[in-house]
Amino acid sequence: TEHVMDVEVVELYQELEVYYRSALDKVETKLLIIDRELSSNSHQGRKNMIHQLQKRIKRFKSVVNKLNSKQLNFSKDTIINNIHDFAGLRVICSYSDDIYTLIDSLSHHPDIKILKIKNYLEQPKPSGYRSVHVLIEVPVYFLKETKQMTVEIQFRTIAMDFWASLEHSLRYKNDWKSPELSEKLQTIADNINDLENDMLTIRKAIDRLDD
Ligand code: 0O2
Repeated sequence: TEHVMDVEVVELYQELEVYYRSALDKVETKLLIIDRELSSNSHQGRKNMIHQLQKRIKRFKSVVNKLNSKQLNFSKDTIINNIHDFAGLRVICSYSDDIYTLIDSLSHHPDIKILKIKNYLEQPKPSGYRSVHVLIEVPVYFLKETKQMTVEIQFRTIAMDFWASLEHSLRYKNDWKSPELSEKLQTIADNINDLENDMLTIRKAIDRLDD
């Protein structure tokens, strides 16, 4: 019967994947529309607030690992209630103020409900990680029903994405623990943040020239 269970588990994952992919598409479109409108001349906005947008469905193995770590079984309910990043979007912005502009615009959509905001820009993680994680709920219209879907959006700057991508692969490649190396990574994160702020200062000075 274990074999039958495996098939059921994979089928459940695939069923959820259909729903979550649709939710990702819907939220991606919303963000692209916001970016386009804010970038247009009539809105005094800036071009390319969104430098890059990535989306991913949590891999089967990661879902299983996360459920195991919380000592939960694999079911629709446990996934929906505990795996909030099954559908994940990463929005890489040019500057940190763009992050707040985008979140503010998104929160004004009447069908978007902001469930939770973790602001690691104001309060960086001990590792040096800076980002804003926003958990939202969005209705998606399917053939037979409307589902309220949860999507996690990670907002980062280009500079922070450089650090976070490399740090993530350095950490997860092998499970090393070295206070010296961790401290070096924190220092690099701080230096990158300083560089980014220097760029922001220049951008603001140029913005003022245009006024
Ligand atoms: P992956 O491979 O990126 O998908 P929760 O997810 O809410 O149960 P937690 O710890 O409260 O757990 O979530 P958190 O820390 O707000 O967000 C987790 C995700 O943020 C991670 O996903 C990373 O993508 C990113 N993240 C958090 N801290 C760091 C960090 O120190 N360095 C880097 N590079 N990324 C970080 P996962 O789960 O690692 O998986």
